[in-house]
Amino acid sequence: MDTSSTRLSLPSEPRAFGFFVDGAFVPAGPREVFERRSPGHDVPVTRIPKCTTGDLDMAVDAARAAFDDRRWSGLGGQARAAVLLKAGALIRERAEEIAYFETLENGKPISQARGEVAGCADMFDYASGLARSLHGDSFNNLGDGMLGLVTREPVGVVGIITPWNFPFLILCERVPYVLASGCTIVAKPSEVTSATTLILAEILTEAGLPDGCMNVVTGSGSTIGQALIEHPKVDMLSFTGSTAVGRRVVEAAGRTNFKKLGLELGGKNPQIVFADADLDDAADGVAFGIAFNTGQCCVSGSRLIVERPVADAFAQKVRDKLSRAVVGDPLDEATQIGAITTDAQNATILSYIEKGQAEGARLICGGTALDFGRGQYIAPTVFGDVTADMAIAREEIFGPVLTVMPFDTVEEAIAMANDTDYGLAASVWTKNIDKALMVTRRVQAGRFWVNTTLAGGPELPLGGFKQSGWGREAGMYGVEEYTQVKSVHVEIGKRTPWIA
Ligand code: TXE
Repeated sequence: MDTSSTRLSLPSEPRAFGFFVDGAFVPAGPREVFERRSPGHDVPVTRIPKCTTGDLDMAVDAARAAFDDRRWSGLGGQARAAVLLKAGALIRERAEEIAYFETLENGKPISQARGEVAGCADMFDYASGLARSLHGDSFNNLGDGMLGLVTREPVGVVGIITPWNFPFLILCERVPYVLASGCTIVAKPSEVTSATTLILAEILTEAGLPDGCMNVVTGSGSTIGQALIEHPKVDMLSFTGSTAVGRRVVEAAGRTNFKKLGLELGGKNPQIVFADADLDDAADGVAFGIAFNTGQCCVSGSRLIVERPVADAFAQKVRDKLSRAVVGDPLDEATQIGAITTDAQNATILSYIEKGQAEGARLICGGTALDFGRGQYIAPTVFGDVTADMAIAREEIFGPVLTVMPFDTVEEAIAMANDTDYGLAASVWTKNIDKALMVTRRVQAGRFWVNTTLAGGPELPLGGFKQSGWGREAGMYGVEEYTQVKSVHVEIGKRTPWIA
């Protein structure tokens, strides 16, 4: 890798990974191997084993043993914090390698990947503090003869299934918080973006995490993923991905051991822009909100709801911004919009663009694949004349496709924003504090941005309303999700006898 140039070079050969169980890599051996090709260049970049269900059992057994013998949950918060802090430092040491593989497998720009990896190290720093501050409650108002305690106990073995859009970031929004709680982990990354999850497992072991506390199985969703969601020895499952698979996760939990669930699913997130907003700032934010990560982002602001008098002019501003965004080779440091991650996703986005035109929406910009000689790229696309019943206005496209719909009143804007099955995120742009707060309080979304978009960090919880999911990740809320509450009544002195 040549880090001195502004364009990193491709690897001369794909890097072969094993999967990770009980503190060590297990080489692929006789197993089938999945060869991942970089979506930005169409060259092989990694080779990942296709685990068997026997491999999964081995990983779950390791996590189960590590949880049941209390080698991790039995430690004090200080000891757990030390491991998490060290892991954060090691992520920083290996940041360039992690960002490189994230870019190669996912197709996102290298500058963006670097930013995400820095944010991930910060998640570990922050969660280390939570490992020490996690605590329960006490009730000394039950009379002199009784003390009530509420303790927080780790749930147990946690399965973590992640998607391909933010393989390292989504993982790190969970892993440090799960470990802070005292739980142990079996992670299953997307089959197309497994490398950085495997690197994290190695880092955690080097940071001093006891063997068996972090295991990674690789392979397809329909085999290994399905077996993980059905596994009777897994106590909780954190799933991030499509709503369709989210339903399977809920069904599997009901059919098997009623494992506790955390779900972060799809989004169709509104960006509400009032005429009194700083329209240049808002246009930049709206362009960023739809094109960041090529729109393959659960919280992307894909529905622009804009006050009618400025609607046309504002759409032009967004178009102008997008026309200046640098689309191209993800390994080039100047690139802002990279490749589409999978062939299937590329086909899905293009089919929605066709559908939008067939339904009568007007193409304001984009609408085509971009040909850079290799890899798959789509121009940022904006549709005007969109009506609420169109598929492009209702369904999660998961690509750089923005729909524009005008509104006349605040009430109408709120109703349009809420006219969706999803409730993951929303933004409002206005200089009027009353309007900003009214909209913030009434739009149903788990994350809300006022005069900005896609802001985040380790402190504030993540998660959705309605069909966007259950539970919260990150922040103290995120640690508490991985605990269950035990109430304890302690008799002080002699109990009043039942039978005299
Ligand atoms: O997601 P999947 P895909 C949406 C987005 C996208 C669509 C399909 O609209 O177009 O989903 O993407 C694992 N049991 N989002 O196909 O299939 C799979 O291996 C257990 C939105 O990639 O949901 C991967 O690790 N696991 C979303 C993970 O689930 C299974 C992010 C996600 O894959 C499984 C990603 C099964 N039966 C996609 N089948 C967001 N909003 O963040 C698959 N998996």
